[in-house]
Amino acid sequence: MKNILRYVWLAMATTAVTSHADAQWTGPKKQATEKVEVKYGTLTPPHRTDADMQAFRSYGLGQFIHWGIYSIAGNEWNGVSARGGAAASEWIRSWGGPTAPKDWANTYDNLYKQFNPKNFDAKRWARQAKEMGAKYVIFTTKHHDGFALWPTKYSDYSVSASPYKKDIVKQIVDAYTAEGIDVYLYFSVLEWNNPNYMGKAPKTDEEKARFDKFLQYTRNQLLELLNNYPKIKGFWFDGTWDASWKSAYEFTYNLERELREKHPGLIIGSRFRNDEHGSRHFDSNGNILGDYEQGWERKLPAEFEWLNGNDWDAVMTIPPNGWGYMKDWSGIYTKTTDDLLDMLMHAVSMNGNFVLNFGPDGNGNMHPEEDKLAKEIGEWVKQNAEAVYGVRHAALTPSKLGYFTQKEDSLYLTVFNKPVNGIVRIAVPKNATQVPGSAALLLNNKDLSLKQSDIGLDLDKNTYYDVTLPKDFQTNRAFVIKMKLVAPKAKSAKLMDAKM
Ligand code: FHN
Repeated sequence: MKNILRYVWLAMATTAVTSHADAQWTGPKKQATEKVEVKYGTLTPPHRTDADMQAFRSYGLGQFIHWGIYSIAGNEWNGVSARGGAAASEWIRSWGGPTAPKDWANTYDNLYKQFNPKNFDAKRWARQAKEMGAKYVIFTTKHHDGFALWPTKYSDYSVSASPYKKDIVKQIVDAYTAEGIDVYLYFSVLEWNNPNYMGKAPKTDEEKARFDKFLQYTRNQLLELLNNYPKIKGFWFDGTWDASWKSAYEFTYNLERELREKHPGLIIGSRFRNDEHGSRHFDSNGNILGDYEQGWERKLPAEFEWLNGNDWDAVMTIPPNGWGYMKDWSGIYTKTTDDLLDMLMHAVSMNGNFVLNFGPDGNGNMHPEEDKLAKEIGEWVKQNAEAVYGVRHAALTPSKLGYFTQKEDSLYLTVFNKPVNGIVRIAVPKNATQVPGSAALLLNNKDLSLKQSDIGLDLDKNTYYDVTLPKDFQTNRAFVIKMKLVAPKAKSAKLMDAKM
């Protein structure tokens, strides 16, 4: 009976998680028809210009690391896969149904007694991230199971109680900062096995008293993290979709303000809180709550306009889902280097950062596939860094061949789909004040033939520039064409309008 109940709970929990995936992430943002009064709305200007936020805008590529007790299990137990029994590998505590081991939650809650990652080396991870080209890392201090990877004073369920004992968060912060990689701390608000946590909004006096204790515990841990690790640049909040947290909008408003006052320049994403009307990520008038959109999780915007000019990052798993370590990658599609480079350039072409998730095992080793992908991504990013970092969206018709990025008068086209005729055609508005004046292959600076082509499509607002690729140019990866933008010379010929 218990297993069935847990299964029902899992189904509900999963629904709860998926139900917060609002339409705002799969289309243009709904514009508020009429303004409403919002008292607990945004606390920072939507486009901060301080150095920390400017750095955020230039990151391009980041690394996410999900590491914790779930990493010991690796999405299976005693040879039985949790696939289909748990919503994701880092959700394995909620494993239910016919495959779940007997008394599993209790087994899981005692796994911390085995947590002793003998191969953990934060400096090795940081070196790998540096070689991959990551400019920031988001590291799980505590996931939904509540196990803290730092020696928190506010909970017994932490690394201090494990055989490992040492402060993992400190090692990560020090190692990544030493490599010049900014550190953001992932923090799950919800805690499945905290007796004072509840999913529903507290109603009775007893529930309110209990949840207030939980809110204070959350505030204490966040202030503790800022005190312990002053070098961090931001928080990446998660687990904030339950009615209980949503009902605490005054508390969360004041907590965000306190965190920002304590740590000037702190960067907090839109997933932290909601306004008094329950509107999350954006207040009820459509203003972003936080410094950047934090809803692009395993999804990317199809159109630049959907972002309304907000900063954003997209976090991505290599397997279809599953952020914590999975021992077995067989039988599922895992993203290739080309897939991930496409997603990276998709994101940076729309002024976003792309954050790739790694799920190390319980001993501190990355999955061998993760090592391979990190190496290959790093090789490509190193060769094409100019087109990836510190670039912005180019106001051009999106190309079917790849992604545009721009930095002042340099225009880059990262080509993923090499045209069969060897001609890369770029559409430029006829009234553009800057047009391609020269073109070269970024990888070897070899000049490429570039000519304007007025195709004569009637009523066409664009003219075209054709870049011809060398006939012998072969590549098995995306390549970048770098163009210099100049004032237009030739005027487009005035052609007779089609008569029909
Ligand atoms: O429930 C979590 C999940 O385990 C994982 O941490 C992702 C990563 O951002 N966030 C939540 C699902 O949206």
